Amino acid sequence: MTKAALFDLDGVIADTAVYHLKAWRKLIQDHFNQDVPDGLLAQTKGLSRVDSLNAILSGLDLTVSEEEFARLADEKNDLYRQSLADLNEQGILPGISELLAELRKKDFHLALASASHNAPLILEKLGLSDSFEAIADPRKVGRGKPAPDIFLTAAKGVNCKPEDCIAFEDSAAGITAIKAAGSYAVGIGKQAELNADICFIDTASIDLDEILNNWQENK
Ligand code: B16
Ligand code: MG
Repeated sequence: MTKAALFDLDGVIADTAVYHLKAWRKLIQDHFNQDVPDGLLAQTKGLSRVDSLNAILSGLDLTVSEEEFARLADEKNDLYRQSLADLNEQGILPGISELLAELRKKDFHLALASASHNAPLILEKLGLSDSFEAIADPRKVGRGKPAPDIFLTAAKGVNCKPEDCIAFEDSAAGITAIKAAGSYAVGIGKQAELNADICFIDTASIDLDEILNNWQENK
C-alpha cells in the first residue's frame, strides 16, 4: 500500500497562524476602527483569504464594495507578508522536523495541503522547499476548507488513495475537510474544538506510534 502524510502549514508546520490573526485585527482596526472578537478571528483559521474576509465582515455587520473588498484582501496580505520578513528555520514548530524525518523513514509520501497562497514562500524561508513531494495549489483547487478538495488534490499529487493518508491540521475547518476526504485526521489543539480522529495539544506532543496504532485499529 502506498501511504502518505498530508500537512496543513499555518499552525502545524510553522508558527504563522498568529500572524494571520494579527494582520486581520490590524486591517479592521485601521479601516473600521473596530476590534475583531477572538471567537470571530478563530473562525477564520484554515479558511482562504477571501472566505476569511467574508466571515469577518459579515460577523461585524460590515458591507463593502467589490473593489474595496479586493483592496482589503490585498492589504491584509501585505500586512501578513511583512510579518514573515524575519521568518527562518527557527519558525518550524517543535517536533515537526523530527516528525517529517520519521514519516519518511516509514515510507510515507509527504504532501502539503495548505489554503495559503504564501505557502511556497514560507516553505522556502523555513528551508523546507524540498521536503514535500507535492504541494496542492489552492489557486487550482475548487472549494476551500472545510470542503475536502485540497486534501484530495494533495493525496492525488503523491498517487495515494485518500483513505491511505493521515493528515495533520490545527483548524476545525481543516479537520472537517480531512474527514470529508476520507483520510485520518490528526488534530493539533483542543479536541473539544477540533473533533479530530486523534488530537495532540501541540506539535511537540505528537506521538507517531500512537497515531499509527490508532489509525490501524480504526480502519
Ligand atoms: P493566504 P493553512 C491558511 O493556511 C490559514 O490558516 C488561514 O488563516 C489563511 O487565511 C489561509 O491559509 C490563506 O492564506 O492569505 O496566505 O493565502 O492553515 O491552510 O496552512
Ligand atoms: Mg492551519
